Amino acid sequence: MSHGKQFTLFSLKPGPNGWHVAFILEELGLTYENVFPNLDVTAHQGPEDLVKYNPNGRIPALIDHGNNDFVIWESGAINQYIVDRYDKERKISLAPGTEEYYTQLQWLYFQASGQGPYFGQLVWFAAYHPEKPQSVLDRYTNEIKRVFGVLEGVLSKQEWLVGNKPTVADISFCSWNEIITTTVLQNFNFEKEFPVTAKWHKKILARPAIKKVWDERAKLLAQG
Ligand SMILES: N[C@@H](CCC(=O)N[C@@H](CS)C(=O)NCC(=O)O)C(=O)O
Repeated sequence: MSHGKQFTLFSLKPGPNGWHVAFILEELGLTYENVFPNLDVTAHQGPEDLVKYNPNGRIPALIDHGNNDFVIWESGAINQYIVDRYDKERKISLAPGTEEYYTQLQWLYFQASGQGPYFGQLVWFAAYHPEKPQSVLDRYTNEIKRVFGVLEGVLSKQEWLVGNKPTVADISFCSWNEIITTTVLQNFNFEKEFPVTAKWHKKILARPAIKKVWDERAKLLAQG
């Protein structure tokens, strides 16, 4: 690829999962080029130019040109790879091998298995599914609130998820939290229902690197 940056990041303008990888790259001052493959979320297969790198046909996928064009996909694994390899000063991560490292991993797994799929299914049923079964919408809405409840309980006792500082674990929840609370959940008041989680979320969103990436997304979405 001829863009001259260290990474190529396959992403999607509206979708959350590419952007939280961009958050981590930006936080660490790493250079990357966003590539937006022609994804049809209602199709059963991803486009060829993406499947070539990610057999799962979804974004994000990352190519590290500084490491022999190493390719990695699944946002949690990508973020873990980036911080393990490039956050040597542990600006937003914990040192591999420590107990805190595994707590960080625990939150990354929870994001990937507990937040992403449930939040994503609500978007699917609310926006793309031909029918709108109320029981299904309720199921995913309740699950999202349950996940917020888990975060609320933990964050009521500590400022950050692990290590007494903002890390990749906290940041990985941010793009989905912003999308679901501002555009998808109906009759929902984040600050009122989950005040501690809402405050934590706003602090992450206000970080200069995060704000820069999120503003870039807004600009791209406005361009269509
Ligand atoms: N667990 C995956 C989820 C990936 C995912 O679902 N990505 C969405 C966009 S945010 C996607 O590619 N959707 C296209 C499709 O469903 O075809 C990850 O976190 O990387």
